[in-house]
Amino acid sequence: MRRALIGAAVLLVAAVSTAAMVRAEAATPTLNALAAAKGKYFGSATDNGELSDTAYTAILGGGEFGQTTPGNSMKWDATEPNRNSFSYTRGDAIVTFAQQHNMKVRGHTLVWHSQLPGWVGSLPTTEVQAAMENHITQVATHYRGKVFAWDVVNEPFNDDGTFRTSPFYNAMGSAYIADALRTARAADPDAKLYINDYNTDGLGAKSDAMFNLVKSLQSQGVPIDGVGFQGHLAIQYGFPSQMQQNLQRFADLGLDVAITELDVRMVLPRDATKDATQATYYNNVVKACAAVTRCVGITIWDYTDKYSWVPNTFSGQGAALPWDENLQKKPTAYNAIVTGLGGVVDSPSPSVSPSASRSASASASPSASPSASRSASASASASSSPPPAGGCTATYKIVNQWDTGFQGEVNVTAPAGRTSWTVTWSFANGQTITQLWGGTYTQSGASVTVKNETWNGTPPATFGFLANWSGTNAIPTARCS
Ligand code: G2I
Repeated sequence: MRRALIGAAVLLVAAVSTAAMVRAEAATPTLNALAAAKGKYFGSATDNGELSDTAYTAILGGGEFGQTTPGNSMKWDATEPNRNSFSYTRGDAIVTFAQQHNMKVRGHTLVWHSQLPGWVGSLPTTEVQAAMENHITQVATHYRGKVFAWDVVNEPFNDDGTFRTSPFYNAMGSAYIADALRTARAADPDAKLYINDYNTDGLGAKSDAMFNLVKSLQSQGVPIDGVGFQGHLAIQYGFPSQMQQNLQRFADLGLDVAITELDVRMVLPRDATKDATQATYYNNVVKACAAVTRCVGITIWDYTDKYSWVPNTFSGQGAALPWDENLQKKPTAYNAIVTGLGGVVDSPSPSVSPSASRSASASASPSASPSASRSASASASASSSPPPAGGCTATYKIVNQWDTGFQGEVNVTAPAGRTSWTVTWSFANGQTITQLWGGTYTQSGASVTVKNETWNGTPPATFGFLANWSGTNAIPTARCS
């Protein structure tokens, strides 16, 4: 059902004229769709508490992200809080959400020095190996078929490239890494097995240490499929040195690489200059992954500042993610990711001709469900751009639609010189906006009014929104003044 409805929406968009279509397709795909066009995913970490925030989950599961990583709930303290007593409730909840929203899951993480329950640190060294192997076997077996990759070992290195001490290193030396990978392979032969670390994004002592470790593991026949580069960046520390070349040297070992925990923090408060620098960092990371064939995907470490780990760890820092704490997209950071993935921003809106509307309703019928056909044809018949009113034009379209919700986008155009705009429309079928970005809005009954933000008063401008619908989702005539 959901696929059919999305299909109808796609057919509707596909009805625009060919020339306009190139621009429209470039302007509207989600981050994951842009990544998928390059054979990669774009994902976001999440956590259990956040799943009860419906405005948050509407975006998380709304199509921008094709992958998720549980930020905490598959870690040792969550899954085996007491020895040989396993709890999968929280991890399972995230897997279920992901499955319901067509998102792949990276498992994070089996062996890490942090977020270990106290009992692990209290074990006599003679018991650590058995406890580690049991933990990996149990957890990886439980999630077999549900995660496509595991961060088997997380953060094995100090920043100077020496091995970090941990209960595992202290008991087994660096051999714990090979043992963990072999144990994970036995428990889940299908998952891609990764080592994951931070400050390895660019060339340097720590990434050299990772490179040498991986080569050594490969020479011993240890199963290792990928290396994760966390990508926790900060604009005040500069961009990692030659990131693309660094990713490529690992890929050249025959490994997958992935950007696993990307965020770009700054010293607060935000300002336009810092936002612009941050956008450059996002763009550079995304372009580095895009340029490396074996870079399989990018995960941001949650998508909104509302749930970022940064302010809790780095006092006075934050604003690290592409959505702000009000779940509004930051145009600078978001657009930098779009362009890094090969997308186009700020393109003119397409207009839909009457003949295109007819073909939309005709082509929607054979493959779509009855309700989808109804909504597509109703939408298409009302989707022509209205004549310019008050010197500006608004074109409303549905870019994604599922059982109870949809994502809309309105493009505003105007002759040069205009510095503000107001778009109004009236919903015919009881639709209700739940959030809107790129403008400020009010909805009173069926009537919606959207005004520009301070930064996008001069068209061309685009705003987007999420809304609820049921039964029919006709496209209203949007007017601009
Ligand atoms: O620290 C950022 C990341 C670095 N790489 C490994 C990741 O696993 C790590 O994630 C963060 C989570 O995003 C945080 O949410 O790991 C932190 C712990 O090392 C997580 O923070 C913890 C808090 O410290 C706890 O107080 C809290 O109970 O999250 C817990 C659950 O909300």
